[in-house]
Amino acid sequence: MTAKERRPRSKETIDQYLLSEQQLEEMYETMLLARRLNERMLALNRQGRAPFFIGGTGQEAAQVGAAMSLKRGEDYLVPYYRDLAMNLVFGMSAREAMLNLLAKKDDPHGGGRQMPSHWGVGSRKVVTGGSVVATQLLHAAGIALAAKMSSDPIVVLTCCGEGSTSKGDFHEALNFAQIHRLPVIFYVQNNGYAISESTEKEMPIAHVADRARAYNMHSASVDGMDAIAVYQTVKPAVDQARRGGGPFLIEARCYRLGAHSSDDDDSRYRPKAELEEWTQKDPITLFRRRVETDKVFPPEELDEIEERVTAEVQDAVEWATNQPDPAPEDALGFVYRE
Ligand SMILES: Cc1ncc(C[n+]2csc(CCOP(=O)(O)OP(=O)(O)O)c2C)c(N)n1
Ligand SMILES: [Mg+2]
Repeated sequence: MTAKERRPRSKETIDQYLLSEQQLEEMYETMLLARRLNERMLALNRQGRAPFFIGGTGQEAAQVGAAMSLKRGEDYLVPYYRDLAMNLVFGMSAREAMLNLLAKKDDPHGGGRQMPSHWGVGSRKVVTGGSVVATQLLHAAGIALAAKMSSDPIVVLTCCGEGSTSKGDFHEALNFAQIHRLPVIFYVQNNGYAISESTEKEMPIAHVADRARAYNMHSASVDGMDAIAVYQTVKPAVDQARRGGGPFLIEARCYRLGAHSSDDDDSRYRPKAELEEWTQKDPITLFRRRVETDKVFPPEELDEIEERVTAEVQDAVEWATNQPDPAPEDALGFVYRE
C-alpha cells in the first residue's frame, strides 16, 4: 500500500489554502514534473541529442498556480516558450514533451517541424505562437473578442516575460482589450532578465503591474515563487473576467534559475550571489516545506510523488527516443493547402 492509501483522506477543502488536497497534490506533482523534464531536456541538449532547449526552471509555481485557475477544455491558453508547466496542467504528458523536444513525427505541436517549446494543440485550446516575442498577446485579445461577440463564457490567459512588455504589441493588446472589456488575462512572468539584460535596463518602472494604469485596467503583482499565492491571485481575476468584468494584468515576480536557453552562458552577466540568493527561494522547495510544516502531506507521500515523477521522465526519454522522425519528403509540406 502506498503512503497515500494508508492515510485517512479528507474530502474537505483546506480552508487556509482555498484549494483541495487533490489540487495541492496536482500542484506539487506538476511543478516537479516540469522541473525534472527541464533538467533532462538540458542534459539531452548537452549530449547532442536535442538541438535547442529553452526552459522554465524557477517559474514552475508561477505557471502551475495560474494554469490551474482556468477551466481546462473550455478556456484558452496562449502560452510563451517557458510555459512547459502550464502545458502539463492543460494535458500534455511527459512523453509528449519529449516528442516535441526531439522533433519527432508524432509531436502534436507541429510534427517535428516547429522549434521546440512553440506549443499548440487545438483540441486542448492551447494556441501556438511565433518566435517574435509578445505577438501572442494580440492573438489572445482576438480570441477574447471572438468569445465576447459570440457570448461564449470563456477566459483567455496569455503569457509573456517582463522584457516583452516593452514591445508595442503588449501595449496594443492591453489598449484594445480594455476598450472592449475582453475576457483576457495578461500574465507576465517577471523573471528578472530578458536574455542578458536585467529588469532595470528593460523598463523605467519597478513593477510590470504598474503598466496597467495607462489602460485603466485591473492589475495585481504576486509572489511568483509561491504557487498557492499565485492561484489565490489569478483565480479571482479569471472569475471576474468570466463574469464580464474585463481584462486583468497580473505580474508574477519570479526568477529564471537557468540560463536564457541552451545557447547562452549566464555566468557572463549574472552575479553568482544573486543566483544563490534566489536559489534559496526555489518554488518547489518552498511548496514542499509549507505543506509538510502544515501537515497537509506527510514526507513519505511527497517522496512517493518524487519517485513517480522520476520514473515518468525516464520512461518518456526512452520511449520518445525510439519514436519515428518526420519523413524528409514532408519538409516541404503543410505550408500551402494540398
Ligand atoms: C521582437 C523580438 N526581439 C527579440 C527577440 C529575441 N528574444 C527572444 S527571447 C528574448 C527575451 C525576452 O525576455 P522576456 O520577455 O523577459 O522573457 P524571458 O525570456 O525572460 O522569459 C529576446 C530578446 C525576439 N524573439 N523577438
Ligand atoms: Mg524575463
